[in-house]
Amino acid sequence: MPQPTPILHHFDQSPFSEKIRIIFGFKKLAWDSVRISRIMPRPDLMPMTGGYRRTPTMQIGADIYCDTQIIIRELERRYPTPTLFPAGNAGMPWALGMWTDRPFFQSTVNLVFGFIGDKVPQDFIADREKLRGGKFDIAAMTAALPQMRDQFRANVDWIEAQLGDNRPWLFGEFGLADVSAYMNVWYARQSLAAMDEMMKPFPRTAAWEERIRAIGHGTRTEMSSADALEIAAKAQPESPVFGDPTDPNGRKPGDIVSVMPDDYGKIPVRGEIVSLSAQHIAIRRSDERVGEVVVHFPRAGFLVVPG
Ligand SMILES: N[C@@H](CCC(=O)N[C@@H](CS)C(=O)NCC(=O)O)C(=O)O
Repeated sequence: MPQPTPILHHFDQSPFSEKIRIIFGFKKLAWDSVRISRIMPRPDLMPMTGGYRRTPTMQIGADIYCDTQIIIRELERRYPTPTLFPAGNAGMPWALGMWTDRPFFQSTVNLVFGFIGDKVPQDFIADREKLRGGKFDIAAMTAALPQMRDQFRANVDWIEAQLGDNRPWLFGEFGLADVSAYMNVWYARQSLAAMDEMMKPFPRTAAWEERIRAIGHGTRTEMSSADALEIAAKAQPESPVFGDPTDPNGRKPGDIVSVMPDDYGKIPVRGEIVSLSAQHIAIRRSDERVGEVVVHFPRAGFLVVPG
């Protein structure tokens, strides 16, 4: 049977979404693009995610994937060739994501917004304060620009060093590590007039960036959020039920839990466990607009609490 087309709920400026767009390109996939607003509310998306609000989200029928970690895992499962984990590199590229997606990303965000400064719209600031549960302090980011330049430079210098023997990709062959690290360079490139200047000391990284950009985004077709919602409403979730005999907390299918990120956007999504493992948890929930959906989350960086 042909695979259903993945639907990505994203916005064009989103660096985490860029990871997934590049993976669509690498795997030469056709995908549907639902452009969401950069800030809340997202009234056609929340019925599917149950409140999870970070970007992007992937939808396949009535299965919803929250966070790039689980989106990538699912894309690799459905479309294993070409692989993002060549030459036996099955674990470390994921672990590297904890660097690219957290400290490297946070310093890139601060660098970008420090540069943009007082041109950042007030409604965006208010939205990101809600997301963070704390101040989105543009003045502090601007004041910290020298520090953030240093951080960005130190991070990019690691990429440059890894490419130092003229290898084309971080682990030799193209893979997840390249995609994850690229996200930050791409993000800075979108926003910083000084990027060419900043990348001058890093010619290998600049050439690597070009090679990744050339991969492209696969075949993208725009779709409305209403159509995506209707697809979910008409589809049945396809996730099989299975337990994890080695779950250290004795969780099992049928248990009611709430799942949320451990860093920001900590909105609990409540449902009944359908399946779980060391790296994923899938929960069933229902909503009056979409009916039954199964929402999938990664485990690293996420909290699972009873009830
Ligand atoms: N760990 C998440 C992080 C996603 C993330 O922080 N995305 C940013 C946009 S690039 C976001 O959610 N911003 C707030 C929003 O879109 O509501 C992932 O890998 O998907």
